[in-house]
Amino acid sequence: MEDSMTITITAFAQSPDRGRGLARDMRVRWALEEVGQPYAVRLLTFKDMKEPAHLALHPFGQIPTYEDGALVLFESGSIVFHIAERHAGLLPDDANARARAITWMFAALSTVEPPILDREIPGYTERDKPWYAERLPILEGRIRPRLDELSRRLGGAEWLDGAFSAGDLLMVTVLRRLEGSGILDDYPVLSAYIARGKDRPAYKRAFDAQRAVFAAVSSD
Ligand code: GTB
Repeated sequence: MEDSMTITITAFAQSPDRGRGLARDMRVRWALEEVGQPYAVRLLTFKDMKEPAHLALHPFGQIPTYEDGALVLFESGSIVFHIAERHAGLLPDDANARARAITWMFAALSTVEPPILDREIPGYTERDKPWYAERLPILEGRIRPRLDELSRRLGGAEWLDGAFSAGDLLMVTVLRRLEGSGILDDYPVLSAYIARGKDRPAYKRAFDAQRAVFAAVSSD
C-alpha cells in the first residue's frame, strides 16, 4: 500500500537470493525497523527496473530506492545515512562519536564490501569459465586481510565503536555476503558479531518482511 505520506522503498519482486536477505533493500529495511519508521515496499521485476518510471528514480535502474514525498534517494548507503540522520538510534549524539560511526559506514561500503563483491560476482558470471577455479583463491586472498584487520579491531567489543550504529548495520550486511563461502569459519570474532546483528529484533523484522516476499512468490 502506498500513499503520498508514506515512505516507500523498492525491492526485488523475485529476489535472486531466494529470501536470504542479501539484496540491498535488506539494509534499508533494517535501518527503518531500528528507528521505528513504517514503510511501504514497491516490488519490481528486472524489467520494471529498466523502465523509464524507475529510471527516473534510480539512474542505474537498480533497487533499492527511497521515496519520502518529494525526496527520492538511491544508493543503499546514502539511504541508510539519511534515515540515521533523521531519526534517533543509529548515530551517536556526540559529534566525534558520530563522525567515527559515519567512518565505519564508509569503511563497510568502500573498504570491506568491494573485495567481497569481486569474489561474489564471478560466481554468477564466470563459474563455467576455465579460469574461475584458479582465480577464486586470489580473490579470497584479497578479502582475508580485511577480515583479519576488522577482527583484530573488533576484538572483544560488541560493536565497532561503542553503541550499535549505522556503521555496524552496514558492516553486518556486508559481511553476511560471505555466508555460505566457508571463509567466515576462520573468523569467530566476526561470526559472533554477525550473529549479534542478526539477533536484533529490528533485523529479524526486516528479514522476515523480505523473506515473506520470496515465500509469497514461491507459493504462486
Ligand atoms: N551501490 C548500490 C547500492 O548500494 O544501492 C548497488 C545496488 C545494487 O547492486 N542493486 C542490485 C540490483 O538492483 C540488487 S542488490 N541489481 C539489478 C541490476 O543491477 O540490474 C545486489 C544483489 C543481488 C543479488 C544477490 N543475491 O542473489 O544474493 C545479492 C545482492
